[in-house]
Amino acid sequence: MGAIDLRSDTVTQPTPAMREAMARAEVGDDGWGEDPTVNRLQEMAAERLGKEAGLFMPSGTMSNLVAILTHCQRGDEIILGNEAHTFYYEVGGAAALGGVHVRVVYNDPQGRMDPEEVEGAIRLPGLGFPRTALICLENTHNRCGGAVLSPEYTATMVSLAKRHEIPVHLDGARIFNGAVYLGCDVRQLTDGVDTVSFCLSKGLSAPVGSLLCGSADFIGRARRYRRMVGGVMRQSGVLAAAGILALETMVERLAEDHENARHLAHGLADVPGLSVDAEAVQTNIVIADTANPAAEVAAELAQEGVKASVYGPNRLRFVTHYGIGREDIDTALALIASVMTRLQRL
Ligand code: TLP
Repeated sequence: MGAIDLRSDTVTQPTPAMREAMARAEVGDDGWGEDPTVNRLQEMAAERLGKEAGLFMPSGTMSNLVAILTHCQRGDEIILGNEAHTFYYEVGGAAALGGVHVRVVYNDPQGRMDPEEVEGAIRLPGLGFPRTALICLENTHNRCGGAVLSPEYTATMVSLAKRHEIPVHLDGARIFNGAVYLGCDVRQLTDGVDTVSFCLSKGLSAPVGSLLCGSADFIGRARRYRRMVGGVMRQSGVLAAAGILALETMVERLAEDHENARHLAHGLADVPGLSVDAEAVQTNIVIADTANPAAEVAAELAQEGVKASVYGPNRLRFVTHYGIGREDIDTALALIASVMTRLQRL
């Protein structure tokens, strides 16, 4: 049997129907805007998220980068949560490639920044200050254990930003997990934000791709930056075909992943040497604090056939996804319990 891979939902394999659709996809040169399948996906995504236009991107990282490049000028400042994916895992692209200065504001365990702190972080006009050009939110919040930002919180942040005439970008890599958790239309989570990116290649199981959505004017400008960073993929309808099926067929089933994550979290809470707040689990991510160094625990678990990500010196992340069933969770729990019991005795 292969390993039970709970490192990320990015490890999901395309469904048989996706492979079929990829083989049959009608394609053209997307550099000229002539790939009919990409165009269909972009329209579909924009419509689903309640925005005017969408742009197909190779990755979530590039979607966020292109959003920042399009919203900001060199020397501008953006406000980000201290646990934001863009702050942690995007190789400092905003600074390195955009000359953009990052101001971080504390994320609470629910992935929220305090509106008052954000307001306090907005720069005053003045010759010496950088200009606050963007506020970034993340929903669901990866490092905050897949926590969901509510429509009410998003609306508060949007109205605060509007008062200061600052646009809002939402990193919605797992926005559909949030909508499924709340049982709401995804537009309630994107309402009012200027731009939103979401990923096809995570829980939705497409092999590649992310969409950046916003106004037609913004997406027109973003096209230039996508080209600048080498994101034009030519006959990418082969990939978009899988993305269309991801949106059509893989959203509702995310509820299963959430159910499995809760089951996993409750099981992990009883394992010696692990500390898990099972009640806090909302979507498909489970964070566990480890008594032993996390890297050591992850290595031992991998030996036994369970893969998890190291998320801090004493922190592991487990992610449930398509291809992981309830029985895999039960098998993983038994293996994790035996590894942790052994490590506790050493
Ligand atoms: N996150 C990956 C790793 O980079 C940590 C993962 O395994 O979860 N925004 C959020 C909130 C993300 O979690 C990710 C991927 C991205 C953006 C970037 O997406 P990709 O991997 O497509 O560049």
